[in-house]
Amino acid sequence: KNQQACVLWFTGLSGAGKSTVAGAVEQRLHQLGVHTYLLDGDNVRHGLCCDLGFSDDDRKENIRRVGEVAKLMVDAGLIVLTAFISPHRAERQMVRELLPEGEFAEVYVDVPLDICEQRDPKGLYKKARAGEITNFTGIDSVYEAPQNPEIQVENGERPLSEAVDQIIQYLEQHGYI
Ligand code: GGZ
Repeated sequence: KNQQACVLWFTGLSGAGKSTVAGAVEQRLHQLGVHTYLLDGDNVRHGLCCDLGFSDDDRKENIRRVGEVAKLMVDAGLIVLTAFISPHRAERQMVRELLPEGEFAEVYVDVPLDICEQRDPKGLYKKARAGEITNFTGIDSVYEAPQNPEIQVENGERPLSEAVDQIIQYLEQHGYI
């Protein structure tokens, strides 16, 4: 199948489901015969970025490196999905500017903080509230929501498949797949 390489840059709070939605989109793309790569904390923060923590400076460097790697993968012809909180507008803008026009799409996985905190799949919000973790996004570290994302998916109450459909439709309508 023909594909136009690009980065789908997922952003949102911890627990919003960025990796889950991105992983499900990737599966659907594979079924369509599209070549992809998914970058997320699991395969990046243990390796390429294992020297980085969660200060503003470290997050910035994390996003810079991920952006550069994503760009290389776009050069290789892939549809690259990235799933990082990427809390600062300025850094998301920096990555956008790394890539040619039309090869970067910001995907805002929009889930209210209180729902992320109720889900708390890793117990991190609880720890942040108790002061056992500091600089936690949404608690004592900022999250700047996108103002003009290419795609905004609500992932609070509705089924995962609807968020996935919405993203696949965007890719079809804009000629990426
Ligand atoms: C935010 C943290 C923190 C702090 C550990 N703040 O829900 P998770 O567990 O699996 O995803 C979160 C992940 C965030 O890493 P990113 O590389 O996406 O962040 S950034 O884009 O801001 O560089 C969370 C876990 O790491 N985690 N401590 N203090 N999330």
